Amino acid sequence: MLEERRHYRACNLCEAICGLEITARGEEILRIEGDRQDPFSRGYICPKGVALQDLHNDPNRLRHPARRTPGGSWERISWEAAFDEVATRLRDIQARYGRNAVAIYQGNPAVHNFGTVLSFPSFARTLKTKNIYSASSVDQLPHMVAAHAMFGHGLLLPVPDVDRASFFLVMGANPVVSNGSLMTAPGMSRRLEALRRRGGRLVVVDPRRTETAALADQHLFIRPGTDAYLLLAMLHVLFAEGRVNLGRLAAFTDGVEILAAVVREFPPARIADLTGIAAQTIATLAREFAAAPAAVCYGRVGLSIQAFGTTAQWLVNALNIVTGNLDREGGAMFPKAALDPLERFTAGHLGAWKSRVRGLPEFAGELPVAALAEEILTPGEGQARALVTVAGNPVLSTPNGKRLDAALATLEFMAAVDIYINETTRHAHIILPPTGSLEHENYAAIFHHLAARNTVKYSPALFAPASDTRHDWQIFLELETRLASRTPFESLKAQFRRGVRLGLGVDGMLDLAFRFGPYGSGLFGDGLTLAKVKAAAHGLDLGPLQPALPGRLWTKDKRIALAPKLLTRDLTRVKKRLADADVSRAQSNEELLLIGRRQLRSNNSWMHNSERLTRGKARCTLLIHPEDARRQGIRAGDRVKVVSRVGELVAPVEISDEVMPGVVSLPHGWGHDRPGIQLDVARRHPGVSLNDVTDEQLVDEACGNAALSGVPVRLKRA
Ligand SMILES: Nc1nc2c(c(=O)[nH]1)N[C@H]1C(S)=C(S)[C@@H](COP(=O)(O)OP(=O)(O)OC[C@H]3O[C@@H](n4cnc5c(=O)[nH]c(N)nc54)[C@H](O)[C@@H]3O)O[C@H]1N2
Ligand SMILES: Nc1nc2c(c(=O)[nH]1)N[C@H]1C(S)=C(S)[C@@H](COP(=O)(O)OP(=O)(O)OC[C@H]3O[C@@H](n4cnc5c(=O)[nH]c(N)nc54)[C@H](O)[C@@H]3O)O[C@H]1N2
Ligand code: SF4
Ligand SMILES: [Mo]
Repeated sequence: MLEERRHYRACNLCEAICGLEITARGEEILRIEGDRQDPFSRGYICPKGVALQDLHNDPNRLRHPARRTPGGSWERISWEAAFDEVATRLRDIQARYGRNAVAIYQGNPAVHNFGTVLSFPSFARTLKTKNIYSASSVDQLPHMVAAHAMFGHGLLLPVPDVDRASFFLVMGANPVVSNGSLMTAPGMSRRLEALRRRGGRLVVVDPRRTETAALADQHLFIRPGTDAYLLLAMLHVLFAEGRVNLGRLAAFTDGVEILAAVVREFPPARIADLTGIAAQTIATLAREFAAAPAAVCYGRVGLSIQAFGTTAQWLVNALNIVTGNLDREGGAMFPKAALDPLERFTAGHLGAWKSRVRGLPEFAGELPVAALAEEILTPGEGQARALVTVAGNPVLSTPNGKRLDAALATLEFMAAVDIYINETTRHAHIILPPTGSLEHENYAAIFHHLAARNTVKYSPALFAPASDTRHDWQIFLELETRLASRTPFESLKAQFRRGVRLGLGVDGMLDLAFRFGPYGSGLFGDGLTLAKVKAAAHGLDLGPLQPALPGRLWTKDKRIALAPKLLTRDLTRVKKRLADADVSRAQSNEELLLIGRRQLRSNNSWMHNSERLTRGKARCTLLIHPEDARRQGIRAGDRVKVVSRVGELVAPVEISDEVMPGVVSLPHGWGHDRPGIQLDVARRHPGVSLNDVTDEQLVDEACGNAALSGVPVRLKRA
């Protein structure tokens, strides 16, 4: 009889990086529980963490490279054959049509995988293509563009110091369900309850009365896409009433007068109708925020996937700055992680080139994914003829996914690095499946950098990988080496680099990063090393967040740009929308605005193959307010057709006053009824894909991020 063993790691599924205690015997997982000794998560775990065992054991998970046959079935091939074929086809397509003929899309789990974080960028660079896309542009791109414009680096993102705040204003986020994003703080409901117990105030602004709103002192419905106006009006009140006080930030902040002039045009009374929030309520909210000892405004996905996402993220930062709450305990702070990603990744640049068909700007070398389908479908020089997807499912996760689905079928070649044959990867010619997350070591490099407390934790592999499998980073390294070797000299160089990286491995690279990072003291000093981090199986606490400005700023002059030109220029668009709204108000009471909704037992599109997470009643339902249902003659349990400019879908209805009148809500990541997928559990309760009706033409023009939230739709009884 084998002995039970206990294994400690950080969950890699979402940004909360909860400590897990996994009990295993031999190759079998007996239990997954929260690790009570983890200094950050203290035993918290959600149902997805427990479901890691389902991913590990899933018979549908690919364990060998697969090649699609002309008949549409999949055959097992060797790794050598797979690497060679992918490299040869990509090179051939670039030779025939130019570099940009190969496109790349990187999805969300890539960021949760340290090997990929280390190795994907140089693989992508080797292809020298401008057609690089990722899930960033259906997610946090506006945060990055605003941070770049204001603080000088796209990854210098302020994080709510939630454990010390006395006023927490949450806009367009539902951390009780999502477990927090760009705010790593496991066990969010405990933290919010603690905030209220110490006398703090929680206010939630959201078109749906969410699970987070249920814990709040106050919830305000807001019409989707109008947060920028609410923030402008709050700032108006602060400037008009002399409540602006930057404190120590004043010494290194530019543009206060410009901001003051900008917001003058947006008194609360002017925007109350548009936002759906009374002028008096806005003024009170602004005053309370400014008066709190430590306040922080936090805006997340609901604020960034909308037409004014970049403006909204800018104004969130601005509100924190003009009330002196940036870089202050209990405000919005900059963590100090053991590995500093700012040093490793580009600070960013916006619009250095534009997408070929629609002219959307690149940011930090990536184009907005809303443009991917047209780049594949539109003939001409630079047309994308091949695609490599990495840990992503853009058919379900990007706007007008149906069109992208059709576009993928026209590609000359597609390769996917993924563990499943899903709605996207079914189009691949070759799939390269990496090892599962329990079969490799990991470090949450990005999320420690976004954490509400400084901690460091290493996750060793629990199981040895099966003999003929490869880690994500090894896959990128092999492809890169083959692609880089165009001449004998390049080949030699590539082989040398490959040797060094294989020799160091993920551990070697992590050790160097710690030694030369903010807590390290070089090769021989007694600072932080990987050995020390490994010795603390539950993780090491490095203390609460500390003020870091102006030193941490990445702007050349080490000053904050409170009113960057990029954003003040874009106000023309903001004003135009307000003027249009005056004219067209209530122009049609048939039109509703469609928003998304996250659910605790989903993870974007890819965990619906776990029996444990999907049993119970169907979750992919359309929420509609009782007044709207009555007006349109819709009854509970009806199936309705949701029609937008680009398409339609049919979903069962739930009538609930938790959504604002005029708004309907459907979760994203469903729609597992496409032919050819190999997801046996997901296929049994497929749901429909929200992104079959979201519109690729609706973007935040400031940066090209998709405006997935607030899509105009009409309903018909199905
Ligand atoms: N369980 C679970 N957890 C997850 C994920 C998951 O799929 N499932 N996904 C992970 C990922 S990739 C991310 S990026 C994070 C996201 O984390 P969050 O940002 O917390 O995600 P959501 O729950 O989508 O919250 C967005 C909120 O914005 C609201 N909203 C929509 N439109 C508007 C608007 O115009 N204005 C305002 N004010 N609000 C609006 C929605 O009603 C919703 O409540 O979650 C992560 N965690
Ligand atoms: N309408 C609407 N659309 C949205 C959103 C929304 O709120 N509303 N949210 C958006 C957001 S915030 C995000 S982040 C995107 C997510 O969009 P994507 O990143 O495109 O999609 P995911 O569903 O996360 O798919 C992840 C894929 O990675 C694979 N995978 C999992 N682990 C690994 C691994 O370790 N290695 C490799 N190679 N593959 C792995 C899975 O099998 C799956 O195919 O969706 C966006 N789409
Ligand atoms: S909250 Fe996120 S990190 Fe924590 S157990 Fe759930 S999925 Fe894993
Ligand atoms: Mo995301």
